[in-house]
Amino acid sequence: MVMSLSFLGRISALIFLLFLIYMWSSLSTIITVNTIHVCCSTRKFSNSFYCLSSPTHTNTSFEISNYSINNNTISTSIITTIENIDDGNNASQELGTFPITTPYDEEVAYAVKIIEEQLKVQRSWRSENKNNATCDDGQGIYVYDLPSRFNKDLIGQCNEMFPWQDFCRYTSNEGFGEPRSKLGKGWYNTHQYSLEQIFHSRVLKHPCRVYNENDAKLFYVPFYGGLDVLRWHFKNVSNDVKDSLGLELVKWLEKQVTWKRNLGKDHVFVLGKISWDFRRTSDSPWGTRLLKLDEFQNPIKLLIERQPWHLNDIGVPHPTFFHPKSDNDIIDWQLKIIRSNRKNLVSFAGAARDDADDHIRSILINQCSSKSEGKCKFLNCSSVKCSEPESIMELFVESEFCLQPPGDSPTRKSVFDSLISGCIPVLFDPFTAYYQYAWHLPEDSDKYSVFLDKKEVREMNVSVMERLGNISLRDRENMRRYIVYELLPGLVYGDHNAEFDKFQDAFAITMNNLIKRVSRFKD
Ligand SMILES: *[C@@H]1O[C@H](CO)[C@@H](O)[C@H](O)[C@H]1NC(C)=O
Ligand SMILES: *[C@@H]1O[C@H](CO)[C@@H](O)[C@H](O)[C@H]1NC(C)=O
Ligand SMILES: *[C@@H]1O[C@H](CO)[C@@H](O)[C@H](O)[C@H]1NC(C)=O
Ligand SMILES: *[C@@H]1O[C@H](CO)[C@@H](O)[C@H](O)[C@H]1NC(C)=O
Ligand SMILES: *[C@@H]1O[C@H](CO)[C@@H](O)[C@H](O)[C@H]1NC(C)=O
Ligand SMILES: *[C@@H]1O[C@H](CO)[C@@H](O)[C@H](O)[C@H]1NC(C)=O
Ligand SMILES: *[C@@H]1O[C@H](CO)[C@@H](O)[C@H](O)[C@H]1NC(C)=O
Ligand SMILES: CC(=O)N[C@H]1CO[C@H](CO)[C@@H](O)[C@@H]1O
Repeated sequence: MVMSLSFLGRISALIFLLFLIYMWSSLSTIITVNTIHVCCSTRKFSNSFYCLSSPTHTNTSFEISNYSINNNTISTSIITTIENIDDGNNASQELGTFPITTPYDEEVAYAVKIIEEQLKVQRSWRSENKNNATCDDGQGIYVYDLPSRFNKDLIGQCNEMFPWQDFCRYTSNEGFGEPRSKLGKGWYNTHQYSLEQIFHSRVLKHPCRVYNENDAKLFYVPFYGGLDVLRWHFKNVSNDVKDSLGLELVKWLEKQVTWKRNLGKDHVFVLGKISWDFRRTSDSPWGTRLLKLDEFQNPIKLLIERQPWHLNDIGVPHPTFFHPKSDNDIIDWQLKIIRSNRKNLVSFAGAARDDADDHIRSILINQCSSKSEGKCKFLNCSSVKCSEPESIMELFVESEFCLQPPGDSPTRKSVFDSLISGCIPVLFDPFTAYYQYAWHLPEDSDKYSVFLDKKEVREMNVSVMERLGNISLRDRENMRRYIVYELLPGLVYGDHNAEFDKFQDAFAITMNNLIKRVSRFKD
């Protein structure tokens, strides 16, 4: 067991799988692998798809233009890709397109099995340490002092990130954004892409921080890679421009003895966006190739949405608006929401997707606004400003269940907003949370959420309101108590000067697990 875990730790899962396939098929150095691309359409760029790719056990690979997990067969054009075992991370080469019918269930079952095995491995890295981190035995954290072009200068470009709004209002208060005193102490208008700043400012004050790299076990690289990619999303620049800062960082790291010592395996990056933004494919100009670079395979990457088939991608909670400073801030909030009068059975805050009437979102919006007899409250994000913390929190604190269908990508910040409001999230896709947050959410998802398969809802005309109304008060109460008392403290990112005694917040859990994860590497 120890052998196989440390072996897995040493090489990325992708390489590991390629290696297994290599063993089985004993081909020459170039082998073909089968890849499942799980795709959903996105409004960010038209005629293109958000896809998650998995290695599987046979060797054609295909692109499915519509993600439908229960469809027994797919008839679609297949793009055969070929990957080189020697540098498994090269972009796939498209060899041609041809129609084929492939048994699908088997491939999906295999892909899901890989995810579940990886989550098990990630859960095995969790630290049992429920108290403050113990920093003895040379378990220090070293934070690189990077040249400012890799972090602070990117903050300086905050007014150029989005064409339609000024991102600078979100970079204030070390990434928390503007305070929202109407909601109470510790509430801010925090943007979902702000984790790079939040982690950086906390790690600088971590009790295990060391200033001599020889005392360190864990190396924190404060590169704001998410902001780096964000500034190019809405500009017409070449791929070379987008990739240049990441490549500069690789050059910088390769000059560090500490980087070379363990081939980067004891290094961690926080990337405050979704994995897809760093894994540009050949058929879309979106994002950078940062996480496809060989040099980035060994380190651990903390992301708000992980690539479900990459072991070293660790999903961490999206930041919410709440950043408590003390145990009492958390306890006060817990009392408030456990007593809250939840006058809506169900609520949904979101916008429809233009492309399809049979999109799960459109179905839910229809059900919520038409046949719910006042049981469901819909906050129409196409017409009102849903990004305002007050309107979201007020709605969720007064609701029993919060619908969380996937949007532009499978995960949603809203899942965490609803959990910290004591509103039970209703999920329609396992990629939204279950395949993501091995360190912060338990394996048993029934403890904190309701799952309704989106395909079933769509095809069987399931009445979501009726299903949820059928859940007994006792079951709701149990879920809510678990969410509020067991999960909530570990889902919030505390204040930069937080001092918790009774609780561990999302940051503390993450750092303890990282220290445990790297402590087995030799010096
Ligand atoms: C896998 O690829 C090899 C080499 O390209 C080929 O000979 C073999 O027929 C393929 N197997 C399947 C099941 O497609
Ligand atoms: C499976 O998916 C294909 C392509 O999306 C579709 O044409 C076909 O009707 C589906 N079959 C079933 C049984 O749902
Ligand atoms: C983007 O820039 C390229 C090269 O300068 C140009 O050819 C292309 O038309 C531009 N595309 C858009 C959408 O502006
Ligand atoms: C939501 O708002 C948009 C834009 O104002 C509108 O077109 C749409 O009909 C609204 N949806 C519902 C269900 O009210
Ligand atoms: C779905 O069910 C509702 C009643 O629950 C019914 O009014 C509606 O016509 C059904 N829709 C379809 C497409 O069967
Ligand atoms: C809700 O419960 C009633 C009574 O037990 C049952 O008839 C109905 O089918 C249930 N509805 C759903 C959608 O599960
Ligand atoms: C944890 O650390 C805080 C200060 O950071 C301290 O006040 C508290 O007593 C510590 N708790 C434990 C259990 O050591
Ligand atoms: C097509 C492609 O990207 N090829 C690259 C694969 O990776 C090797 C080594 O990293 C490069 O030398 C190739 O150019």
